[in-house]
Amino acid sequence: MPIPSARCLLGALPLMAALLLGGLSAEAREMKGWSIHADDYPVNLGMQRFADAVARVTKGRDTARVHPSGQLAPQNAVLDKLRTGEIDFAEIGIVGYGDHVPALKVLGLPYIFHDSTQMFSLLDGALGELLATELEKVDVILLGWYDGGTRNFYHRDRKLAKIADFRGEKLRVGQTQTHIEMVRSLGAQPVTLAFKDVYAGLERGEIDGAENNLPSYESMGHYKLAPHYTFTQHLVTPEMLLFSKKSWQQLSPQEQAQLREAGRESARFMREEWNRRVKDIQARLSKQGVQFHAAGDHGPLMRRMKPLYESFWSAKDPVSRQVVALILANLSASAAR
Ligand code: BDP
Repeated sequence: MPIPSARCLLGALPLMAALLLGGLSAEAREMKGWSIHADDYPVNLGMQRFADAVARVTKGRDTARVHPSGQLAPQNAVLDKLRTGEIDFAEIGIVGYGDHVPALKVLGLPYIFHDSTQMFSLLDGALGELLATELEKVDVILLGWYDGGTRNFYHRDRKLAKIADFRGEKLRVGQTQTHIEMVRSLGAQPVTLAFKDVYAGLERGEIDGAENNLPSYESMGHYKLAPHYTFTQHLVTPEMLLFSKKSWQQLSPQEQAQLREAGRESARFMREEWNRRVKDIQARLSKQGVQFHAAGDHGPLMRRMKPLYESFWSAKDPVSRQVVALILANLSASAAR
């Protein structure tokens, strides 16, 4: 039998120490968290809160780091990397991900929620649980519903309020079929671009405008090139704090329970940070020359969305139909109040 060299033994010391300290199955590691946003964005503040909980819950055996601005992987690769465990946790929006879980697509429909409060009244209850079960089927654990706010259209040189304003305009949307059809139904030309490429798209004139919530419009600097922001309020969407099932299985049941609570707590914190950020954003952007426009009656825009809703009434997937039913029941209950 070859005798191991002193160098070889020295190299093995950290591993031996880790095994002695942490037990055989629990290897110390730094968990990787993915976010498309910058460090000071409400999403990342919520994720950091969760990352701190990882170290606390595992009593320092594991740590977690939030990697900002999509540095770890391109946005469309995140779900796969969560499945393989290359990324341990991530915060993603519905834009671009609904396609993996059919029932999630319903949440990407225009004009189904009027604000985040109503949306969370559903997601913090039966609807949220139903979707969490669906997500688990694609190997991700839902730990928190974050706020994606209200999305509105913006344009380089004018407001987009009436159907006639949209005609022929090149408007960026994410890689989501429903949103591509939404822009097409308004008579505009959908252009799919990754979030990080929207600024350059505006600069190069590939697009005339886009749509997003106010915090993203500000943080990505889109307001500098497209200073007309119209409150079309066509989408109110949630975002999700997701954990890789593969990484999850390496945690003890007690750690899992504590991290579930930490996920919910990070979502509560994120929503507060979001509201704080949104509060004075209009005043700040007005000073930078942004013009805000009311959209007036949303009826004509909404009516154009009819074909988009139709496919969901007859969805083959029974879970999608259940999601539609839960949203409608909530709407009729709030109308009765
Ligand atoms: C931002 C969302 C992010 C989306 C992005 C987009 O936080 O998840 O990917 O919009 O429009 O508001 O692509």
